[in-house]
Amino acid sequence: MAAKNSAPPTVDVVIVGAGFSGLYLLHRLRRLGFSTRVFEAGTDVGGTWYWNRYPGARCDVESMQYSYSFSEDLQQEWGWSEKFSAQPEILEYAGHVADRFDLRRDIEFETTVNSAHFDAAQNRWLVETVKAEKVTAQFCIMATGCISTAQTAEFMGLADYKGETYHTGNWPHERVDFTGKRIAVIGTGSSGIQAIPVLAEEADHVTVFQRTPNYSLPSQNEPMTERYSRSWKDDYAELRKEQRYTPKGNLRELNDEPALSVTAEARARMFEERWAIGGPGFLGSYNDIILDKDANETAAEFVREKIRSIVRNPEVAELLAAKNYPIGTKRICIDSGYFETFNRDNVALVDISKNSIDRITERGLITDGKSYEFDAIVFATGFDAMTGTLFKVDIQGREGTRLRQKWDAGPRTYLGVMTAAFPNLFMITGPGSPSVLSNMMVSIEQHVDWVTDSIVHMRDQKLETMEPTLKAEDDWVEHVNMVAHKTLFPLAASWYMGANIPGKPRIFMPYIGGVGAYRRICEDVVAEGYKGFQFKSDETQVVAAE
Ligand code: N01
Repeated sequence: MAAKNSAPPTVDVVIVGAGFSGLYLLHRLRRLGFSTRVFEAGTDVGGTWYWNRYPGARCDVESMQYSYSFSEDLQQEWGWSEKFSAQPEILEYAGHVADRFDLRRDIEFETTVNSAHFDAAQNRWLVETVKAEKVTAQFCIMATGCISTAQTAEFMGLADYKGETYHTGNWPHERVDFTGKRIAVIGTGSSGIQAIPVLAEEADHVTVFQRTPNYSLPSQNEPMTERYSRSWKDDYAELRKEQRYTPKGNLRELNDEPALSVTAEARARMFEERWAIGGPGFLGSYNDIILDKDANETAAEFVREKIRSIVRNPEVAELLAAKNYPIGTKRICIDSGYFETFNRDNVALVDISKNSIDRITERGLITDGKSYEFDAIVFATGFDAMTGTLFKVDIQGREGTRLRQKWDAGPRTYLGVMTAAFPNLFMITGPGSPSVLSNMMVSIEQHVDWVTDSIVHMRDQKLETMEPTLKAEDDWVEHVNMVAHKTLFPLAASWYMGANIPGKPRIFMPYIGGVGAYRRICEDVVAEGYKGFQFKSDETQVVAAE
């Protein structure tokens, strides 16, 4: 740490976050010869898998695909024990990567970054941590994740509650024992839907408070077989290449025909087949499920019928069956026995769609005039996604422009990777990129490669700063919006739209044009001399733009 009044230490690159983005960034930058410092709020690596350690937490992308591809040795030597891995195994994998590539020595744990200010006179970022540590860097890369700021809704009376409270996105590291306890779960998104079946196995009683029912598909998870693992590993390099140009960053079959072009019987067969395979591939049954309301309704009704066939109490089944938004327009959930859990004697569903939770009390909560008592409340209430974590850092660009202010009416980026007036500030999987609509590992690797290649380009060309032109940014924002509005996505009040945070602008934040199409756009931008970016060299002239 720098002595008082001495100039802060300096590195080429500061990285904020040691999740999968930060780890790969550090590895790549180090190999390219850049000095790098990583700041991480947690006590260890893993990012989202470090924080989200609630019972039942599991990846909804198959592990053979949700893993790094940058090292052939790594992907050959690591073995997954299940098709869809559980959180502890993914966290172990992150730790293995950190050890294998000796990454920990450049990471400062338990160190939240408070601010990052651009000093235009020096063309450097001054980054300050919660420990009042300062460091300057030519580049600052926000590898802070898309869903990393837990959202605990403002429930009246919460401070009065005498029982235990938990948030799925910020779960304790020690085991929580719910044996013999009555618990409430508020929220039925991916986290709640994964946690509820496991909690119900252990607790005395679970009451689920549901504001909006969710469409969920079975994972049909199973132990990894040597045969399946081999089918990937024998051809990993080629399969990964293919994966990078798919719409979602996942190799799975999209049936390229419209739903209504086939008979109802053929559709039922297709849906049944995909349901039996499990996972999100169900949404690829037809090519217009996310584009056409009538096509969407055929898939949605199939899922509702499944729920009715699984859940024995018809009233409960009806409450669990989503009806007022198209399937897939809120993040599809992938579960292990979620709907079956409502057949248990120790699980109750309370519909709070019309009457919200009035208040939390000393012993529980009140809704619709009825009082409930619990030993613990689990908040599965989601995240301030995509922008929340960036806004927690006081980021100031040229002329003191604050990121929060600039994005007051919604995030504005070029390619989801940079924003005008913030030179040399990069975001990994930022708003305006496929990010949360894709296999995050594929999108992370693509952004890390693109960003580090850009930094190498600047070093080679002796350039000092890089930022998008306003025009390129405006055009990209318009394009992102235009593509989103060709789909059914804006019809749902989802966190993609910022709808879960009171007062947040309703803008569809990720880019839905597809992982492969987006990658080609990024490649073309480079091929055309970094089209839409402006650079400054030591002599401060603009050397490339538009
Ligand atoms: O959060 P969510 P999540 N009163 O926002 C309800 C990823 N993820 O943590 O829909 C009552 O989806 C809210 O109700 P409503 C994945 O991308 C991945 O579950 O707003 N209820 C909703 O039911 C996912 O999409 C995995 O009406 C309130 C729930 O809380 C994302 O993380 C696993 C409320 C929040 O659902 C977020 O998922 C888990 C209130 N005041 C998560 N406020 C993988 O498998 C909110 N709710 C990789």
